[in-house]
Amino acid sequence: MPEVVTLGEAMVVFNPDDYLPLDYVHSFTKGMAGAEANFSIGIVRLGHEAGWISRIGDDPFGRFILKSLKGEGVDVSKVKIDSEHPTGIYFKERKSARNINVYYYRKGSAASFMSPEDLDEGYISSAKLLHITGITPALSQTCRETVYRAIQIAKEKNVTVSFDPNIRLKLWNIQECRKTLLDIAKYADIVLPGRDEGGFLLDTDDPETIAKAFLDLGARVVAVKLGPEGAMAMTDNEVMYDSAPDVAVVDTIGAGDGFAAGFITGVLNGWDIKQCLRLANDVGSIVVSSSGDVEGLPTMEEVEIFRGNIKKVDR
Ligand code: KDG
Repeated sequence: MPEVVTLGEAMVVFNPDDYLPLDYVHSFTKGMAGAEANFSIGIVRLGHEAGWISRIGDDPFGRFILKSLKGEGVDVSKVKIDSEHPTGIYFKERKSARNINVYYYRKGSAASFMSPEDLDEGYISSAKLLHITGITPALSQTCRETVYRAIQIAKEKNVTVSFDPNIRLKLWNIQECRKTLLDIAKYADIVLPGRDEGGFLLDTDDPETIAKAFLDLGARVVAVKLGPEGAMAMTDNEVMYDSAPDVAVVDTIGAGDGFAAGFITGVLNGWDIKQCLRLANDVGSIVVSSSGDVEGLPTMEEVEIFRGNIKKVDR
């Protein structure tokens, strides 16, 4: 059984080959996407086991996703194939490295029909950690119920719950989003918001106020992503900041999932919060320097090369 379990929708992403408005783009590169699937690939590349629960369509895109995840070593034994609904897809529009829009074609997708019956209690309860993002509850009422049931199983069996709000306002309305995500946060031991997400949920962009609010809701540790300024983490006893390594930004999508995978890997390794934050920041920075949602997720060896601790032999 995997150490880390997560649930959510994976999609095929069409990454434009040029930095242009989408109406002027002629060619795309197909890739894998979906926050929780990205996160599980990140966890596996960094040396731990991850299992991803979902539904995918019985179509070429679903098969591509399953093959990609299997090839990465993610456990997909709990994924259901749905012959009635399609796999979701999305198109990315990159006007510049930091100016990205997304166009989803995922309404009525197989994943949006996930339901609590898809969950195997033993699979979740034997994990060390359950990772939830704010995207899954936005997909449908049954997806939301599935998230709550997964959390309930984890809580009953003392499985750590981590939560990345991953706010996607193209998927639901503001009031429902705010209410649901603040409610889910109450059950999370580890919360990993971006500063803008904290701002949206809590009406402040001060990272320490954001972190304190999630600690007050019940979290043990909160790490707030600060974009180019790095990240900060807070527990009941400590507050710390870590600056972001200076890298050339190519594509910011997927960086948050890399950050979460880095932070959780540190937790699974039994590291102190400072080391978890450092790895999270390094992984996030490596991810933004390559195109695609998962392509840049590094192995531990690649992190050490990035840090200059290992010399890379190129030829
Ligand atoms: O965090 C990256 C994800 O946002 C991306 O891979 C696609 O899951 C996705 C979404 O819903 O936007």
